[in-house]
Amino acid sequence: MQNDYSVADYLLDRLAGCGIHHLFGVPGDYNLQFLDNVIQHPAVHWVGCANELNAAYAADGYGRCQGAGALLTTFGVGELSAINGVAGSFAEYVPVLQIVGAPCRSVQQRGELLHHTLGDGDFSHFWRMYEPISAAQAVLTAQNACYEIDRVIRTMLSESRPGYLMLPADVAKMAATPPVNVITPSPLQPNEARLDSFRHRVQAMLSESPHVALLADFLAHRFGVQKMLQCWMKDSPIPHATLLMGKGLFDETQPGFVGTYSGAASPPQVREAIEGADTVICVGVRFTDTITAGFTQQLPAARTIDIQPFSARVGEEWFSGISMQDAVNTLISVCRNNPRCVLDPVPEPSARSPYHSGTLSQHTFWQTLQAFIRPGDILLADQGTAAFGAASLRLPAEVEMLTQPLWGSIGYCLPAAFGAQTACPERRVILLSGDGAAQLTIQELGSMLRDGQRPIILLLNNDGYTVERAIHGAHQRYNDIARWNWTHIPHALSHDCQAECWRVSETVQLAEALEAASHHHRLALIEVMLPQADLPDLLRDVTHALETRNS
Ligand code: TPP
Repeated sequence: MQNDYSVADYLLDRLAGCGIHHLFGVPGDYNLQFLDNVIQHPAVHWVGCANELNAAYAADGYGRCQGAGALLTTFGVGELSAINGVAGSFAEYVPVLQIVGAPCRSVQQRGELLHHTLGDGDFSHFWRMYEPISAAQAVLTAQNACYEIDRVIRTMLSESRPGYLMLPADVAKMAATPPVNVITPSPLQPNEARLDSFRHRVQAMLSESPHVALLADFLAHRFGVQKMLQCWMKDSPIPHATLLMGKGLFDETQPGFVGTYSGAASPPQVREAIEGADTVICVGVRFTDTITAGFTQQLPAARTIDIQPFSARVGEEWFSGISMQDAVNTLISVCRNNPRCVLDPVPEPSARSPYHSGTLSQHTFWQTLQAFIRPGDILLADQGTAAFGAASLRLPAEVEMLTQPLWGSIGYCLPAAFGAQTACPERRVILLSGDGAAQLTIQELGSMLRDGQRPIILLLNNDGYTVERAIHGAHQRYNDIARWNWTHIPHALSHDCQAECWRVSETVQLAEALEAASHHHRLALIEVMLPQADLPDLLRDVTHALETRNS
């Protein structure tokens, strides 16, 4: 053991132990000394961001690809800038550890009027603001630091949601001993009797169901059953789909995959395959407004088996205390022994060839992109026409797709792409962002260039907030944005700019730019000019549903 081993080192060793090898954030005087430990740490690298909101988004993107992420901010001003991003991680079940460098314990106890406080001597305001958006919080002290670090990290991993640590500068420096074990999520103890009743109910329901379908969504990814579902669908496929939040769970080119389910706004063959089944097995699904075109799904409880992270429902009957893994294992074994759980022929979607002529529209844009995506890509689509258009893509094997349709904070995807590329430097990252969204968080393009990243960025320029125009106020000036010269931005954000930029308005130009981008070893920014009022089909239904619900 090193003599000067401290709480700071212990925390960093814990991060590395959960596979977190990059810490995103912004320095401040309350975390500067901790940052010296970060710089010296052999397995955790500091990744400075342009602001804390971006750091939170980057840690979230990193966490979705790596299993967990972390960010470091300073007290008050820093952590409150990050709060939107961490709330998104909470809503969408991404384990991100928020570490806040705070004033020393003694000055907190004296209630001194310090900078970055509200000037009232109360240092608890901000961690209390984090209570509703983190699974566990701790204010570290000399007595509790290592124990509380472990507790918060374990809860974060078990619940797949953010954890919050307030780290006073003096506590970070206190002596500690290195951890001797690895933190693992607390497993739910299997209750054999309950699992047996669950199996019997599943058997009974499936034996009366000539047609069974599988609908999986993002919680299947977050709670670690993605590979099990993929193997199941590969070995003995049944008609299966995801919702937009879970897109990328399956190889969408495999037999049985029918498409992205969006309630009444689904393509007819998807709706028929899912809603027409006698029993639908839902794994990790949450029906939220935008991805169901305003809750238009027709999946009554009596015809569904619903697998959630820590419980399951068969018809109307709930079984608590069953882990998602155990429930999926049970389903797989029952389905394998049930001759009815086989694949009925599902009509293949019509083969699509990219258009290579004419002015770009939403239709030709998505067709051209479809032809460009290859196995293993990481695709990010921001809230707006980007995410809803991406629902229609058919993703090849091992494509990871990052969207944020529940929290829906525009601008999320650009920093998240920075985080994803940091986690997976060898994979091709394709970012789809609206012009409005990009204006919120574009600064992180500078960090991408600084770190030599080479994502392909498709900046969808439809001259303002198209999705908002479709909901309300098509011609109102509140839906206009400042017109930026997008292709100049990378040069403004980097001294030695290793980027290549295109502005395309013809389909053939887009296809050529994508082709060129995939061969050049530089960051690519393609500004895609699209008609202002053009919408992907799915978004037309979604915006109609949202306008109706708000009236
Ligand atoms: N602010 C945040 C942080 N998140 C939001 N979702 C909104 C405001 C409301 N909002 C939702 S979509 C949108 C806005 C302002 C416009 C998105 O415009 P753009 O990125 O250009 O995409 P487009 O719809 O034009 O493709």
